[in-house]
Amino acid sequence: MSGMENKRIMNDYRTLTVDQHDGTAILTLNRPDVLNAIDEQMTTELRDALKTLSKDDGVRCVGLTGAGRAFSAGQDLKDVGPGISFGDSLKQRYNPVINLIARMEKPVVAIINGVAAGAGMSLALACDFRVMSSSARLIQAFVRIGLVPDSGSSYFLPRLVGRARAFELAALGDDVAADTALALGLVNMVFPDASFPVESRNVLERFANGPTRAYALIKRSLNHSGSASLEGSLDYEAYMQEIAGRTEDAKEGVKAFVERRAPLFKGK
Ligand code: T3D
Repeated sequence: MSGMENKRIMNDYRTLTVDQHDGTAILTLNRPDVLNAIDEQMTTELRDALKTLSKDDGVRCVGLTGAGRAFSAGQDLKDVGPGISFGDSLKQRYNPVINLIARMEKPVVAIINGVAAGAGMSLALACDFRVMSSSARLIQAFVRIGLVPDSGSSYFLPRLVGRARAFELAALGDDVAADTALALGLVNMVFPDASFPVESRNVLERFANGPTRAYALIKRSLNHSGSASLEGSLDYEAYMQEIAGRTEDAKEGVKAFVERRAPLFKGK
């Protein structure tokens, strides 16, 4: 992305590339001729790559992006045969991918380099942090073809923007420009196209140098809070903090504060 030396790993994928660099791994959806539309091979490879990266302690932050001018145009509509069960396809192919992202014990950043439509937008929403290029668009494209939000969009969308906006986005299916996405809280940061590769790399590196265990516990707490009461959340926070407080990074964080220096987190 920024021209720095990357190590390409997991070379045998046909629809993805995975590049590792200094504690980060960037997963690139790689079917640019069809705007990285998602076929069966891609969901299989995504599952495999996400599982592998989740177990790799050398990877402390995962980025997800698209090759060419798109992030992803969602389900490959030319790969939808007659008599297909969308329900089965979602349960077997997409839902495991969304769960792997949400449960990954490290930050997953969507690097939205271009249009993200349908399940492509859902993939981005499932990530923990979203950076968006100024000319990119988000589209809840499902309704345009008579379908409904899937792959986590019905879950993440109202939690990000509230129910009224979620209905608007899902039911109208209009393009959402980057400035609007930022104002709505759909994405965390927008960068000009020209500086997008460098700025998004900086975001990944910031997470890769942070307290990885704390990030994992933050994810768990927020996932838990989705269905918890205040009492339940208070209990769960105490449980998570007990775990966080025992990490090497928390000890280093406190020590560094007392010594008036920047902490050096190792992700342990
Ligand atoms: O199976 C299940 O489990 C069901 C799950 C469903 C989940 C879903 O994702 S449903 C929603 C599927 N996605 C869409 O409906 C979006 C379809 N694409 C578009 O609306 C437009 O392509 C975009 C708005 C994203 C971009 O428009 P534009 O004008 O920039 O590009 P384009 O010319 O439309 O597309 C460029 C090429 O990509 C083109 O190929 P060609 O004609 O040059 O050979 C186009 O056919 C191809 N392409 C784009 N999107 C898809 C696609 N091919 C297959 N599937 C696509 N989704």
